[in-house]
Amino acid sequence: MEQTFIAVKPDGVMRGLCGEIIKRFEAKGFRLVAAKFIQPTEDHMKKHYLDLAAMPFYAGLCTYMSSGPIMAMVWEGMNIVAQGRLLLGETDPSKSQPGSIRGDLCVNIGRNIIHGSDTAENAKNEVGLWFKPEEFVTYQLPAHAFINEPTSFLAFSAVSLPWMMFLRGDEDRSPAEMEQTFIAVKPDGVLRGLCGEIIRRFEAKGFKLVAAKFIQPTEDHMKKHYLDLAAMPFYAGLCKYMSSGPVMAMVWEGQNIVKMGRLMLGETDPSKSQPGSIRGDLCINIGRNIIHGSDTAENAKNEVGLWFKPEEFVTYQLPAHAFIYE
Ligand code: DAT
Ligand code: MG
Repeated sequence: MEQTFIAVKPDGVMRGLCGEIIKRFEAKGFRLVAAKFIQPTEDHMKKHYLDLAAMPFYAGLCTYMSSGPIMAMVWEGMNIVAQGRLLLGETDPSKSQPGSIRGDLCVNIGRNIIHGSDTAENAKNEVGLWFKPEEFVTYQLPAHAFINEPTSFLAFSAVSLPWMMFLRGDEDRSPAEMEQTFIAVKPDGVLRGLCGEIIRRFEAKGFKLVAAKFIQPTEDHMKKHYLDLAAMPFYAGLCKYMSSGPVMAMVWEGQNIVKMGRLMLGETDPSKSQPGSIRGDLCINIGRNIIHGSDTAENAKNEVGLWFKPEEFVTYQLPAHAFIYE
């Protein structure tokens, strides 16, 4: 199994294309093993693009790449470096085939929305430049045997170490009327390849992603998270299940987002959820309802604080902001 470094560039993030892009990698059968939402420094980007240092566009490229948030990811799969490049399309979107990410979603070579390592050697270096070993999540995709021939067996292991991030501070918090909510794709959602679909829906709604990390939480952490359910018969099983695999933990921001986020989720029980809602469309069973969302403004605040440190937030303004809000 090979790994490659994939990043949704600031233009891709600002255009709300993270979900669409992640969806394509999930649908292909690749496995996400590390992800973080950060605004990289210019120095970091200079190291990343060092092989292009002689090019006239090098300085502008590094400035641009550090001008906003990036969804940085490591994906794993057979021959993924070369196949990932095929999913991306040509460097120049005007030469990319329809069906490829750049062929379908962008027009300009300087705004080509996604980065992907071009050789196995560069992939190794880039993965090492962006991620520390403790930032990786280990799990097995249930569809693994239907994506790869049996020879490529990968041992399942529940190893996951604390998450570390090195992000910019966030002095310029959002306007007072903007609310935040904690959303998490649960292990069942991740293993079923639904991160992209779920992120896509929040982006499409007009909400803004302000923090994200891909982690396997501890059982203790989940017990704190679900403390208000401690008296329920399903509490122990719920906490065990939530810590059994990777979770895409996120903070989304928007007007009245706690309430609207719950509407997007649907009812706790998928069998009572309307079609059109995430649970109504994508799951069946109450114990496998693929997504968590804070239920009150007060719980949202507590959950955001339980899962994220202030330095894990990214600050930016969505370009469509004025077309989403009056
Ligand atoms: P929600 O996730 O919609 O906020 P909740 O906070 O009441 O719902 O419960 C947390 C999770 O616990 C829920 O997503 C799935 C599980 N759960 C709730 N009620 C359950 C039940 N009756 N049987 C099994 N699991 C349940
Ligand atoms: Mg709840």
